[in-house]
Amino acid sequence: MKLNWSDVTPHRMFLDRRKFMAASVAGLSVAGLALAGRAGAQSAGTMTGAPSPLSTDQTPNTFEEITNYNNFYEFGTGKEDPARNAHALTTDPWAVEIGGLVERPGSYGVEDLAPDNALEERIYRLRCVEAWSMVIPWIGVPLAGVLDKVGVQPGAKYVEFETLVRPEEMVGQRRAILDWPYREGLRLDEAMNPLTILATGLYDQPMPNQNGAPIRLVVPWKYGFKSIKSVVRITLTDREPVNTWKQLQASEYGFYANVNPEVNHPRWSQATHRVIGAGLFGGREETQMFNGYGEQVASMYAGMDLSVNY
Ligand SMILES: Nc1nc2c(c(=O)[nH]1)N[C@H]1C(S)=C(S)[C@@H](COP(=O)(O)O)O[C@H]1N2
Ligand SMILES: [Mo]
Repeated sequence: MKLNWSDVTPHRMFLDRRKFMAASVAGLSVAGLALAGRAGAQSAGTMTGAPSPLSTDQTPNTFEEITNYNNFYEFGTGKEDPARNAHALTTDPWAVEIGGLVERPGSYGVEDLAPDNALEERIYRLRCVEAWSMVIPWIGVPLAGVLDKVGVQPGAKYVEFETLVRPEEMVGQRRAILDWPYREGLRLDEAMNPLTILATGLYDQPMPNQNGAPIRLVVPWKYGFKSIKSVVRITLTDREPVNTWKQLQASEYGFYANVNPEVNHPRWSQATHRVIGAGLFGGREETQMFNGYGEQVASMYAGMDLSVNY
């Protein structure tokens, strides 16, 4: 069976591939096993990541939904602005400067950080602080592996991230809507959590520009704004990093930003959210603590008052 990308919609092909891989793993096809078992193959513009037990079995949103309803203020504040404007971004060459409290600081290429043979598929729920959600099949690598590679010094307690500044290509940066560059940060234990990834693709495609090409963070138990896109700088520090949305309005957006149905945004409830793609009716569901990832992450916040550390 050989399907071309253009033969089917990405969503269709993805579901077919998952069925095919499940059959292969069950031992029904030796040839299929050899193909599907290859961890992270990339050819002719398509990508694959090894399946992960950390993926949800919920059905992902379509490629169209994931790439046409975005928040990426560097390309405008409208949900359809990134799809319209992000093609202008040059993503190759690209370098990520890793520095601060690390053993091997330097300029790393995307292939150094996320080599083909390390790629995993992670199908995660995404919950935006604006109370909408999607399910997205990312391809990427655990951030922990990248940090191990560069060597974290003992004094490091936090990881800081920055997005590219390039107003010539990022039309939204021509106005001071946010204090560019977009910045985010994690506590070191959050950064090392197995759920935290640097993603370089989605479905079987290299990361679309509007979703944060060529490399972006994904932290599925936190509000979407923590998952910073188009990262060019990663810095290990001993102080809590400034993050853009907290800097803009600290009474509404915190450093932790863990998904929490019991702590409302000052201007709206966080108890439920709108499911993108679920249609006009019946498209709301209850928000889960830590976006449903409590088993993997709740212990990191033991003893913390999450209504103070929102
Ligand atoms: N650099 C940068 N990263 C960003 C944003 C942004 O405006 N700029 N928006 C954030 C928000 S609010 C969300 S909900 C997610 C959306 O990711 P997606 O468009 O891939 O679904 O990206 C996050 N990362
Ligand atoms: Mo968001």
